[in-house]
Amino acid sequence: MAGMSEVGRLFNNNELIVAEVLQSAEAMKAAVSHLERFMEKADTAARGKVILATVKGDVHDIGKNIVGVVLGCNNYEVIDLGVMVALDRILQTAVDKHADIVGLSGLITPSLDEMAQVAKEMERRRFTLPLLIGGATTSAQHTAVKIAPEYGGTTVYVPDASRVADVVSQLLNPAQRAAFGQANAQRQAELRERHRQRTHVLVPYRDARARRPTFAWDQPGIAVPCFTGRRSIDDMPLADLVPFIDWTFFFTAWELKGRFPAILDHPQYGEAARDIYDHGRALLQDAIGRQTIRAAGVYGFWPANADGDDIVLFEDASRQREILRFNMLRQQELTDQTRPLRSLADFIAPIESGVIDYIGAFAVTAGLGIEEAVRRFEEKRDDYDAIMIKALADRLAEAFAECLHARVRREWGYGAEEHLSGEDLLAEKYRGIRPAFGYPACPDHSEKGKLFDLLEAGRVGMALTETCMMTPAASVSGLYFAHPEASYFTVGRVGRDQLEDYARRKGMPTGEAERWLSPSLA
Ligand code: B12
Repeated sequence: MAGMSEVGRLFNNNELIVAEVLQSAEAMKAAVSHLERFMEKADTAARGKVILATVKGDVHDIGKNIVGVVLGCNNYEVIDLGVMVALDRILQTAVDKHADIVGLSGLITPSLDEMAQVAKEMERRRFTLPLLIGGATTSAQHTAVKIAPEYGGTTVYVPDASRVADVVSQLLNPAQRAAFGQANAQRQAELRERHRQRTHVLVPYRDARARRPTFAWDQPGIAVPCFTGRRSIDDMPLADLVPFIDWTFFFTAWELKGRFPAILDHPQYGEAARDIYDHGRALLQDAIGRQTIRAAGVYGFWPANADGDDIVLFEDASRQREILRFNMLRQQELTDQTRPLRSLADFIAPIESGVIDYIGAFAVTAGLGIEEAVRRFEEKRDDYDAIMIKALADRLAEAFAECLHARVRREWGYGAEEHLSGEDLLAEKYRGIRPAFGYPACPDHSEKGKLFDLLEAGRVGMALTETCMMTPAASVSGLYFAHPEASYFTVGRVGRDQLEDYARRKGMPTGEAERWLSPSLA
């Protein structure tokens, strides 16, 4: 335990990296499991009890698991409730187990709303425990503006695992607790004030539509895919995906910032990076060889036209039968008088042009079978490899999306002559884009429901949670746009007028649309 305290201290001082902490924890757990049988059962002298959970509807847990290990190393007892945990279970466990702190994690924006609900319920049930907020979409500002005001107890945003031990130690130390809580509340009040003062200058939605970018649409200029409808790839060989892996993001998952391959020679943590890289590649080879995880996907092309800010998909080129409409949002924030206000619908020929255009769609996963692989590592108390295999599956899912996009460009014709290096591919130096619902150009996750129906993604083992997160966790989905000028952008804040129009187009009560779009509302 003293050794682990030293590991915790070195990590908090930035002298160890996450992977080294996990490896140390693994050594400690092996020793403890050997020693346990010689020991009397007694309460360990844990410094406090922390409940961790990824909130309802959310399945991502790499970050939360890292936090759990770091807290464990710092001698806190961690009760990890896993993923998709309902509010009631989190709070009831906190009561039953006499927890000292509750920690919530989430990857996508709908989880932010769920976190605010947990805070509200903690207030209603008269909790006083500190609440920790973490995960990729959370922020100091969101925590201050939307979560902390719901709860009278201390609510702390924790940006990454290296801060968590210090935060928890201050919250549980009677001598420091009050001062820490006060400073935290003060910072949050400042953030709320800054947020209140920030004004978003929006043009009326009607005017925003009039400022759309215009393109010359002519039928000969439209690329025609070699088939329409859906095709599935039931078993994508993992080995074929390896060349498409963007290793830079592999290191992001391990909290090592820097571009690959330069990161391997980083003066401070190059050696650790090489160690993780070698271990990751060995585990990847093992997964490929023994097929411990599998990848599958589905994609297709459909004749399509824009109807206002909707993209209408047709069964075939006769355009007699409409299959579905993706409802898109349009920028309303005027940053520059000369710049058009964009919507993804602009990249598809408008219905009034008379031109038949096309759109593509895809959903891929590399996480089939991963639960079993993770379970085996967890049984061996091997947190490092349990996290490593998930990080690799995430990389393979992204690689699959990149690889499939290259195939799609060939099948769409315009990419047939494309000769790009691996680096140029990852830098996306090709024609066309593949925005994903949830990304800034199309922030409404709920459109994934239509996408999954269109692709029949369930047939390759993919599904959506109630907040439209995909399972398995290592999954990516989105749309393909072929227009040469198609580019990524941020919709930014939208006004009440657009919200109401959007809800009407979606056939959804405004209140519900408001919930899905809440992070985008001005
Ligand atoms: C890699 C990545 C993925 C990977 C896996 C994610 C992962 N492993 O976390 C894959 C490819 C699978 C993926 C998929 C998607 N992603 Co993604 N992804 C990212 C990316 C680029 C990095 C995330 C990451 O790996 N971080 C490293 C890990 C270790 O950090 P972490 O989870 O945040 O955890 C740390 C801290 O947050 C904190 N922490 C976490 N939990 C807790 C809990 C407590 C109590 C505490 C104290 C601290 C704490 O400590 C952790 C360790 O330091 C981010 C962008 C970004 N830069 O953040 C987008 C991002 C998170 N993704 C996003 C989206 C939209 C998606 C998709 C919906 C896209 C799609 N339609 O296909 C899917 C959803 C997947 C699904 N199953 O439904 C959005 C989410 C925003 C939103 N609008 O919802 C982001 C922010 C990108 C963006 N700018 O739009 N993604």
